[in-house]
Amino acid sequence: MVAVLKPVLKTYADIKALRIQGAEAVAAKSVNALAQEMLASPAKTRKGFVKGMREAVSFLKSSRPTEPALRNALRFMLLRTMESRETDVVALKQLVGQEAREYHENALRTKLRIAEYGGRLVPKAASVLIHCHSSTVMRVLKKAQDDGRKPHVFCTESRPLYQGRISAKELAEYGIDTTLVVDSAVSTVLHRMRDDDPVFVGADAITAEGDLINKIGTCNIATLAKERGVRLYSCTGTHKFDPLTLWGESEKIEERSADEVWKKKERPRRLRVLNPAFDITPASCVTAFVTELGVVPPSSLIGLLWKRFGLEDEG
Ligand code: RUB
Repeated sequence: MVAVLKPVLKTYADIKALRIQGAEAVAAKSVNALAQEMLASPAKTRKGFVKGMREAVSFLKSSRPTEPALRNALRFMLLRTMESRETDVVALKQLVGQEAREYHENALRTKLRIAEYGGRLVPKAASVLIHCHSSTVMRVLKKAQDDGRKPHVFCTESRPLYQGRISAKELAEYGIDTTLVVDSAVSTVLHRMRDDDPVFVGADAITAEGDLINKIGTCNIATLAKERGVRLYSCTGTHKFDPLTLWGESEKIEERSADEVWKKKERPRRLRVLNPAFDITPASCVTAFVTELGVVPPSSLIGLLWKRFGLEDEG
């Protein structure tokens, strides 16, 4: 039995049920839950406080195995708390609150930069194909629209849970010319696109080899886009990089309930359903990652991160 309080339990359940979706939202809501949890911590000593924080972090991390943004954010908060010499529990609570505020300020700065760089990749009156619902891609497209580029956006439905409809609704309400297509229409859409029209997708994880992990179906789109000669960009902050992949760990792909595809009471008995939530797009099919550091091809990304953040094996 895990000894976590209500804020963490609720956020965990919301992530599991996809009431919270998208890597950014999963990380941001978990950061808030951790801050609330620690504010309500009954611990009387530094030791008890840190122990409770460790448990909450490890429980929240388990809500989504394929989510370095979540893991990196929580791990960073925990490390900062552990590194502080503070022994007073009230001061520790304030510190965690401050860490959460800084996380949000930084996330916003990152997204604004990505929107700026990504917006410039949209030629005037371009057709743009997107997949699923990425809050980062939404910002890029809104920036392109605000800058007068007036894109026409094709959104896939993104079966089985139709997050593409969230994107389509959000863009249409923003005044962007938007068309919803079924996932299997991707090849048809790509053949209608001009050579300089881009595909934009988000990212759940980036590996040391520059591979991209994102919503299931991304790899199909990327493979077809490459074949068709259309550029595919993944819009993502560098905090989606999974440092563990540098040391040989592979990113776990979450497999979700069969009921999302076909409800148990409606589907034939003995029929198996496979429902992976994400897939891996090889670096060779990604033109570049649109990050807060700039538009960076997969082959250069790791070198850049290494230089900037001094990645080191923590064992
Ligand atoms: C969402 C998805 C998004 C990434 C990036 O999947 O794959 O492309 O999470 O989103 P799900 P963001 O709906 O299953 O969470 O840019 O918001 O981090």
